[in-house]
Amino acid sequence: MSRAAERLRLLVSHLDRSPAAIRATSTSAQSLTYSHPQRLRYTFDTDLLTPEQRLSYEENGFILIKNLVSEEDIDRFRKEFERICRQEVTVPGLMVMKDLAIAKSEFVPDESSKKTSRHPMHQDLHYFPFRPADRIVCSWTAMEKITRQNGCLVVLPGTHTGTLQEHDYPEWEGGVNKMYHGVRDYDPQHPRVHLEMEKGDTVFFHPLLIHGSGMNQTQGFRKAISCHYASADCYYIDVRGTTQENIATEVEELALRKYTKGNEITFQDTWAFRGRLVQGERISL
Ligand SMILES: O=C(O)CCC(=O)C(=O)O
Repeated sequence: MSRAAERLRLLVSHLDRSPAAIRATSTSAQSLTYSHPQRLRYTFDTDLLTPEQRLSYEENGFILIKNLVSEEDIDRFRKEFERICRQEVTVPGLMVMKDLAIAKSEFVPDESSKKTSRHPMHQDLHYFPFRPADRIVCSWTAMEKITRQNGCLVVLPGTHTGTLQEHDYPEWEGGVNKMYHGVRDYDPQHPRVHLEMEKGDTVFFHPLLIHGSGMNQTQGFRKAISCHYASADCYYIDVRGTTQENIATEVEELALRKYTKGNEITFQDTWAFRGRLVQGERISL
């Protein structure tokens, strides 16, 4: 079979995959009330998650897995992170951003600063010129104990079933980090969950889930690693004329100034350049 035909076969097999139907059975750990087979939209039928975990993700748009990343790996990543901060290594395509709250003092949080590293409530899809949203997931791993005091993530369960909202800079005293846009309009009464986590715990969440993080009120750091995974059959979309145009313009201007020395670059290019193949075949992203 030619390479093109093989790709087409792969693509069609992905598109054909209908959401799995599973029957959730009660367990002693958690008693579920679902008695009918559920059409699951957000998860696939693999043996990675239990039926309870899948139903929880379907309903809430996030799932927290305790102790997923080993202490050893976290420490290895921490050392690498510090090497990047000290500019001992350069990683092609990596954008090193200074947090407003610590910009003045490089690696030591600035006690006198009134500024905050908190992240306004947002949907990650705002930053992505690719779809479908249901085939994208964020993984966010705590590199140390993360509490409400040092600025844990806060999520609005169930908001992943909504649509992409308009985002812009919040009007916060002291400012906000570059490109930290927030949802203009969300229901402040919506139930919230504060995700307090231990080192190595990882939360996976849907890119439409409205979430943010609180202010770090301690003198220490609150480090986390996050990355997004997108299915190989995701495809780029043109965001001109949509609510995402503001972030696309901002990203393109920044890339033009900092990285491409005046050569045209599109929002899509910035993602195509940074994306890495994890497994399977790189089809369109
Ligand atoms: O780490 C944080 O403070 C927030 C991260 C976040 O909201 C994100 O990765 O989308």
